[in-house]
Amino acid sequence: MAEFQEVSKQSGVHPKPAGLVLQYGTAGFRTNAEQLGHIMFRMGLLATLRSKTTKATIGVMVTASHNPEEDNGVKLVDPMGEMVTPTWEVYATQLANAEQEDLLAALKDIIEKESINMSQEANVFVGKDTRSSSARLSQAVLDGVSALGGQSKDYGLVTTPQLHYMVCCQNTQGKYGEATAEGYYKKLCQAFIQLSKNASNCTDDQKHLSVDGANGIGALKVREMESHLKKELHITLFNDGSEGKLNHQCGADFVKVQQKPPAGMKINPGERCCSYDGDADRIVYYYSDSEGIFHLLDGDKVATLISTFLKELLTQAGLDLKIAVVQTAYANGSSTNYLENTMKVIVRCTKTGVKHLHHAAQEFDIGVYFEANGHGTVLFSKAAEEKVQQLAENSSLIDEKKRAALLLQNTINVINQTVGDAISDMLLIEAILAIKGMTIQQWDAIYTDLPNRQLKVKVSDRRVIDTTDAERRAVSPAGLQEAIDSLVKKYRQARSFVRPSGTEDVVRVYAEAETQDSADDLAHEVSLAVYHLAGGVGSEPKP
Ligand code: G16
Repeated sequence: MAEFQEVSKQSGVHPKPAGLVLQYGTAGFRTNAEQLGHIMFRMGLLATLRSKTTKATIGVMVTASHNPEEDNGVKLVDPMGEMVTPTWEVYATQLANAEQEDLLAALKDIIEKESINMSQEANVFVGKDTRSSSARLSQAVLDGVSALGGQSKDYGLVTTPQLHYMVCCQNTQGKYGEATAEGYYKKLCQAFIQLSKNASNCTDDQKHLSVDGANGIGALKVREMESHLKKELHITLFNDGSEGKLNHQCGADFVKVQQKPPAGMKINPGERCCSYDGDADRIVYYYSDSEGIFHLLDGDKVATLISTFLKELLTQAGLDLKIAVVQTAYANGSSTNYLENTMKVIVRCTKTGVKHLHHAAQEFDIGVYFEANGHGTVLFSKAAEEKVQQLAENSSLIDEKKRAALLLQNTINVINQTVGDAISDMLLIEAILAIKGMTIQQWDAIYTDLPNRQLKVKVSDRRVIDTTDAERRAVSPAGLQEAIDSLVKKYRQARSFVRPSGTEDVVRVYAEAETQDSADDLAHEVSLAVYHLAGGVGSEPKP
């Protein structure tokens, strides 16, 4: 077949280094950008096959999100804007790791297994973040698509959630929105402005937000969006990429893990601030109090704020819809306790990775999912959306019900349901705070986080660590869980777990306890256990 000849020819331009094996991680392939040319070309091929078999547009996003500038990676987007389905992660791994001479056989194997009709058209949307390697790597994706005779649309610089949104718009024939950046801004900002009309007496000060753009794509895009906000939100942008390095001492991951403000940002006491990550699919909020103490409002606090708001609206609207919050093992114990025992909502815990949370959230009428690192969104079932719409259009309703139904309708429209989206989440949070007349301090006071600490340990092969129970317990290497259990017993209100990262070459350690000193000590002691029992490399972790 002519396509296969073209694949053979083009793959020579993006050769695989012999012997290199890469695993499909938490959100796709991710490593140093120098090792990714062949991966990108092959993911272009895979996306084309996926498009042929689903008869829909597929997305490929070139980004390494929170990782350092020198890394890059790829995220694959399925027809409704969700992460690619697990069976295709397996194909992605097979294709990525086939030696050069075995590539055609690996490709034909997928075609056969999925009975793909190769004369079916294929469409692939491609986007990239601001990394210096992204232009070259997204070209490799485009080469892969064209080698198999697929059509592509290159969106150029977009946030990851924008690309997810475009794919969903395209495959719903515009029902979800218009598949352009302009369409995205219009939909979200119109909903935000409608929501903001319900905020009474909002001063200019309350409409102000400081945003840390992580020196990445989110900074460019929030600037692009500003004119659509019609002064309902005043943004001061820091780390806009004009000087600093991507994610370096800034961005949502840095702020969450280090529990301190980003470099390059001027923070006045009490002022509301937020940070995006490198591809703008995560957001965390924070402020500094009058004594200069830093307060972080992470994904758990975001989930609590949003679910409280939605629950109140459901009651006001008289709608009986089942709402749940989905978290991971990283969720602060206080947040889970508050959600379950005070708010009385259903709480689920899944493995790390939005694909897992997204899937679990789909089981409810309204599924609010957030990882503690700020990655999350809200999903509404089709039936829930229809009920809200019917109510919003019912002219015989009394005021309070009507207002609640309209608020719910605009809330649905401001949310990017395809995946976690820093810009969309920010607009929703800002609207909720304005409507409720709530300061960031009042939001923070809903519950008090248990002190916690996250650390990273380098080991020779992080795959020696295997976990169970949504990553809360280690089943290998032998003795590790027992060691963690006995360390945890030394502290009050303590909990700890370890898991191999799927985006960085490290083992992550999480600990929480009654005091910050205890959380720090426990995290350190667990790091030492990992280092000794799981093949630590380099020097022993220091306190
Ligand atoms: C990705 C995933 C997130 C995950 C994070 C860290 O985020 O999309 O779900 O929490 O990696 O994963 P790990 O702990 O396995 O390294 P991002 O924003 O980096 O794409």
